[in-house]
Amino acid sequence: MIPVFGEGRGFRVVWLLEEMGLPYRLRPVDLLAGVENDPEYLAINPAGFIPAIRDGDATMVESIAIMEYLIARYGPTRLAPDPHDPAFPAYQQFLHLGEAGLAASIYFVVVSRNLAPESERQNWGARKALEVFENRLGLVTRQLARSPYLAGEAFTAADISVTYALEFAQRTGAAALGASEEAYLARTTGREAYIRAMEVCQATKAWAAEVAASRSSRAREA
Ligand SMILES: N[C@@H](CCC(=O)N[C@@H](CS)C(=O)NCC(=O)O)C(=O)O
Repeated sequence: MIPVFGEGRGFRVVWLLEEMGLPYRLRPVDLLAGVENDPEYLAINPAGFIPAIRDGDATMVESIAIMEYLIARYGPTRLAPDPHDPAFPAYQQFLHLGEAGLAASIYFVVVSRNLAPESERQNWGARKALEVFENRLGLVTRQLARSPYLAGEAFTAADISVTYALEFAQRTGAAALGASEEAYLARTTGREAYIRAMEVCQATKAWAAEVAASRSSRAREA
């Protein structure tokens, strides 16, 4: 039984565990309530960010590293092509681009817009981070013009990585997605494992429902 601590990017880990059929349990971490009030979690990750996992004596942070660990430790799985497979380079690239290029950039746009003092919301760093996100998104768009998934014909963990980033950008309204990314999200989020992960990640589910409700009420008013 692998404990997963925290949603947010922990959704990637839960989704992967659902795809692989591995036993796990989610231990929520409420960052909004202040991680300093959660000494049990600070003992797991003294830096206080989420997600983390424990597996035996091992403790890990960084959602992409955790996914790579689970695949290497409990695979092989169709979610990761063999290194000799022609799909492997694109797989490896988009697995990391989903966090390093997309989620990490858009995260700082969102926190600046929502948490920074009014006068600093449109700061240079946030504008640059949005530019970086949009630039990397161009590579996703280009790839989706060639194949239904980022590593080719088959769904892989690279799609888990990028789907999380695109949904985060979409729900926060931080960046606009094009028709091909919307169609891609319909494919990836239609998977049974995604739907099960969403049932487990109740905070993510509530947030997604809130965003959908406020969009449809705005659409009715327009
Ligand atoms: N690169 C890390 C990013 C982790 C991260 O920034 N997590 C966010 C929530 S999804 C967080 O804990 N933010 C609070 C903080 O960094 O203090 C990963 O992929 O796990």
